[in-house]
Amino acid sequence: MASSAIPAADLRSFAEYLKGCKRIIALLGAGISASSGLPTFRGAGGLWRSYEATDLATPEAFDANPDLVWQFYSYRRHMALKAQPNRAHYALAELARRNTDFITLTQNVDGLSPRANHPSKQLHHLHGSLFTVKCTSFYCTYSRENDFTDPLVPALAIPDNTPELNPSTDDKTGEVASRSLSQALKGGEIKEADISDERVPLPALSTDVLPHCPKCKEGLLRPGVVWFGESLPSKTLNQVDKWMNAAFVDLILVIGTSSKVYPAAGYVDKARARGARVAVVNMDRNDVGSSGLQPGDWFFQGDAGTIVPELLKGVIGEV
Ligand code: BV8
Repeated sequence: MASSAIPAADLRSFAEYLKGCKRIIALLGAGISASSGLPTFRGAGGLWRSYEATDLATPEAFDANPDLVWQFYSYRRHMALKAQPNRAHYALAELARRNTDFITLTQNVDGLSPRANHPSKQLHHLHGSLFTVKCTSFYCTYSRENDFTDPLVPALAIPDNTPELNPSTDDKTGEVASRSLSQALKGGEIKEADISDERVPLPALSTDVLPHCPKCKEGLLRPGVVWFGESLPSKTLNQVDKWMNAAFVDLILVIGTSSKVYPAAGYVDKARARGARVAVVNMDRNDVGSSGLQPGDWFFQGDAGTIVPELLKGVIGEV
């Protein structure tokens, strides 16, 4: 496996600086889970059947086609449960255990950071979780977290012969894993309709077979994620802002994100304004956020699963 060769001088200067850091923040995007086999939003992985993932992640899409949106999220729950955290998830969890002044903001809803035993008090989910569901009835406050039932209801079952995600260590963007699914379809390994393949008609499900609220009995349940146009959880935003304003920030790690979605992406400049130096880990040299790289920043190109443990080794040892 071609390891992401980190230029020695950059690694040295970063490792040196990291040793003196106390207040560190990390912003995570889909790229950190790519080498666990989960496709990212952009690139080939960004498509589910013929739909742009971002077109389905809206309240309007759910109102118009709750069955389509639930099949999209049920598929992502299924794949996230099949995936395993990778060494980057574990390395960040270990850094959090050794430094309680290190917090992580994740845009990801795949549950891989919590499954890597990332200390929950130092992990902030900006966009919710695939494994939270909540009632859509206006007067009902029901929600439940850490629901790993798969499928949530029989109608949302994914054919159990969907091949295991087998992210090769060379699969740095998760696209190979998602392609292997379509190859399995082409190869006929998946006999039944698999909802990830646009050539297979998607069953139109009536609302009554979709997940409903056990409390008010009539509300449709929805995925407990933040959709486009929805505000981020204010409790989380307040906790992060309180941490950010408590003192200067030494370092922000920006890992596997195209930094295109706000207000999440805005934390890079917020941290910079609090004195932080910036270290970006990304496959794509262009994805460095709207304000780009500034003097003193680091950019480490390659797979987060390989690079992040390498960057943190001086402080956390081998993970
Ligand atoms: C809101 C959950 C307002 C659902 C998601 C300015 C300010 C405020 C808002 C806006 C603004 N401008 C525009 C907006 C609106 C909008 C927005 O930002 N739109 C964008 C498209 C311009 N923002 C919102 O709607 C937010 N809400 O602002 O509300 C408001 C206020 C009051 C009252 C009402 C409303 C809500 C946004 C949250 C949407 N939900 N996710 C779900 O997952 O289904 S967003 C979703 O997409 C992710 O969570 C993530 O945030 C984003 C995808 O980004 P990435 O994670 O970065 O993934 P991507 O594929 O783009 O990139 C992957 C990267 O990894 C790439 O750089 C690639 O090179 C790299 N990579 C790939 N492989 C690897 C790798 N790197 C390392 N290693 C590898 N192996």
